[in-house]
Amino acid sequence: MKKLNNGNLKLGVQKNGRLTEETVNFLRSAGLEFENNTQELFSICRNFPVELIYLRDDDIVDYVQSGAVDLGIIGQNLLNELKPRVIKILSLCYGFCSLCLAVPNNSPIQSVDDLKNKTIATSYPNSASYFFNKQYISVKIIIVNGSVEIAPALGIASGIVDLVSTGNTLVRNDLRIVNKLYDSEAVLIANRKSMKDSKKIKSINKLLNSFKSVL
Ligand code: PRT
Ligand code: ZN
Repeated sequence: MKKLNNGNLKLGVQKNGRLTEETVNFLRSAGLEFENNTQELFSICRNFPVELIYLRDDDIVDYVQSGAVDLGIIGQNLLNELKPRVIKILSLCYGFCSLCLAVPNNSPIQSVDDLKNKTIATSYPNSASYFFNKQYISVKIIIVNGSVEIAPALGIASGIVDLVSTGNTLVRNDLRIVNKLYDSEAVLIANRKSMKDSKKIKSINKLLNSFKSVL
């Protein structure tokens, strides 16, 4: 049976999602050799003191914060939304998307102001609240955990705040963008203590250099 080695750095990688394939490709192009089997719970790198731990993206944030893993790759959007106590070390130039405010094509709403006292559906309640509060516009925010784009058609929200990459999902659901809240891409994050550990920091720097050579 394979076993985790405590001397190795642990890098949390999304197990099965939008960042998974690009992250595996990125790590390979940085020179890491490992068997890609995300059905497994982890992979040991052959040529680096690193183990890839396959996790849900939300768990990567928690585990890096607590130190269960040293490093993680997630979307900048999760950092903006959850404000975890972790160190962002590098932007990775993939996984691009934007958090956007959108409304139905046939809605009379033209600007953010028009959403005053309306209901917004989102999986990003903190980002959305911050955006509206900053402009002194009061809205009711309802949290939905998936299929956010269907909320206006169901009559439960006047608009949505959600991630957009190609824009195809908005088109398919007859929605248009009113405003962009922020841009996002994949980022490398680290546990605070790991960055102060003299042994770990050597391996982290080695890994960082190989990442930077790809970027
Ligand atoms: O299972 P797990 O919890 O790990 O994954 P998840 O379902 O929470 O996240 P996942 O896999 O959907 O997304 C992981 C990360 O990918 C996000 O946190 C972003 O940083 C990044 N990313 C990049 C995106 C998109 N592009 C994206 N388009 N995440 C989600 N979307 C969704 C969006 O929510 C919308 O439903 O795709 C739809 C829109 O896509 P387009 O191309 O039609 O505009
Ligand atoms: Zn998630």
